[in-house]
Amino acid sequence: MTSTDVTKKLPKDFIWGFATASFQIEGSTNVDGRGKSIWDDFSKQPGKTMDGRDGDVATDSYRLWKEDIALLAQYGVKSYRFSLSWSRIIPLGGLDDPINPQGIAFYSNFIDTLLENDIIPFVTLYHWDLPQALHDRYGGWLNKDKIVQDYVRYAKVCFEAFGDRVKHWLTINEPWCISILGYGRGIFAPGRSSDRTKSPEGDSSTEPWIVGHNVILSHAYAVKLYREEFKAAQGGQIGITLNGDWSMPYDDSPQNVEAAQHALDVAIAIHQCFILQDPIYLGHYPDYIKQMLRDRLPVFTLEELAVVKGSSDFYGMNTYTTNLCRAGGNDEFQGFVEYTFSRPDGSQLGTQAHCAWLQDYPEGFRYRYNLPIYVTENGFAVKDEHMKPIEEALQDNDRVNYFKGITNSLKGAVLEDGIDVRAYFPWSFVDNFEWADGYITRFGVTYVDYKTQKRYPKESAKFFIKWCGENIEAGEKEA
Ligand code: PNW
Repeated sequence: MTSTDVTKKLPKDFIWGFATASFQIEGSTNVDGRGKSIWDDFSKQPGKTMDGRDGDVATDSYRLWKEDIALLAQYGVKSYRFSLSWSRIIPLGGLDDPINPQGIAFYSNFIDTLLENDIIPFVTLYHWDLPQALHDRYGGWLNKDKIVQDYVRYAKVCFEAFGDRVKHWLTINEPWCISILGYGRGIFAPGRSSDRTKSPEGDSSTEPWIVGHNVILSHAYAVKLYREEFKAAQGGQIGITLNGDWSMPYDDSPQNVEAAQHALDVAIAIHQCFILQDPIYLGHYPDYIKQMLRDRLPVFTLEELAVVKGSSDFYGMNTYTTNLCRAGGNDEFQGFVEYTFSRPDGSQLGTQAHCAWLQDYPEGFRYRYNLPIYVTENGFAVKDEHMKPIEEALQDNDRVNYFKGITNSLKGAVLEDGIDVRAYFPWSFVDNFEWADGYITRFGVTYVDYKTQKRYPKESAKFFIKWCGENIEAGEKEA
């Protein structure tokens, strides 16, 4: 790994902080008028989470929010990325359903308190916790006509309630996870799949592509609304966050070079081709996707296409790792490409994380894109951290090394490659409910002792905060 000139710094308006999501931290699922989300019951079904635990308490952040903000302030972050719970704000979710004033009040106070502490709120509208009522009523993300309207109304309620203070909006977190993991592999809520051991209903050959399509449309119509009715007065930025793990050919063979592109087509380009007005695709699905899905690929009407094109002010990118790609296998969700972290000579790409899909490979972070990039997630789960005594877990060397590598690549990307990266948020502020992994896999830079709900900064938090102090030009914090 080459290291970047230590004397050069990132510009003073570079945004940094930590990220979380509502269902992963809030708990208090049954208070102050909140409606259920699709994760509430799903996480309680036997076998859906690794440790059999659900999100009812999580890191108790709905109750401990003041303590959380105090810790963020102590860390000195410039910004905090968090998500709003749709079913706290509109318990039944829909267009004509009542708004819950207690939900609005909670987030409004939260935002005010962040601002009082000079912390910029970076707000995700949707991080996977669909109101259960919409799923029950009409199939949730599967129903284009309903979900787009309901999502846009929810977004409108949020722009109206918080847009005077929130200037950074993310519409949707990771369409790939929502569609493929929720409706294809069936491992995330609502857990639909063709695999009848996982789900009594579902069709993995069609539903993920329908859902992905509807998610993109919902995003696009919410952005249209923001641009037409709010942007002039509120002056914020709005965009989507996509999965952005990188793909590299396993070796130089032409079929594996092609495989790496196919993997990217299915993992990223399928969603970015329209939204980001990718010059390569100019408003159509990648050829490989068209060929793979044929008549299973939904079609945008011309009117929809006009709304979708260019519907992100920036590229929100969550990126964790790089996959080595080999042509073959029967996994359509990877574009019929096999992923490995073992190189042809048997060596590993990097340090293995607790979860199978993640190894440390900072070089993969440094690829380019032609829109401003907000890196909205990036992080590492140290292997077996959940089994260590607290004092040992706090010495999270593998995570420190991960951030050492990435921050170096980040500086190189901005200062040497000229890539317009404007923000960087490690995932996550605190250990939290890691979806199907339950509480076993820990991504936090802050350790959470779930027995006491006490928080303890890990070495990685200290490393990263210090790095930001030394590598970003000093200046006034701007809201
Ligand atoms: C992201 N995969 O999810 C999410 O945005 C977070 O909520 C989550 O906690 C974080 O990454 C860590 O997992 C992903 O299987 C979940 O490749 C799964 C995958 C990728 C991202």
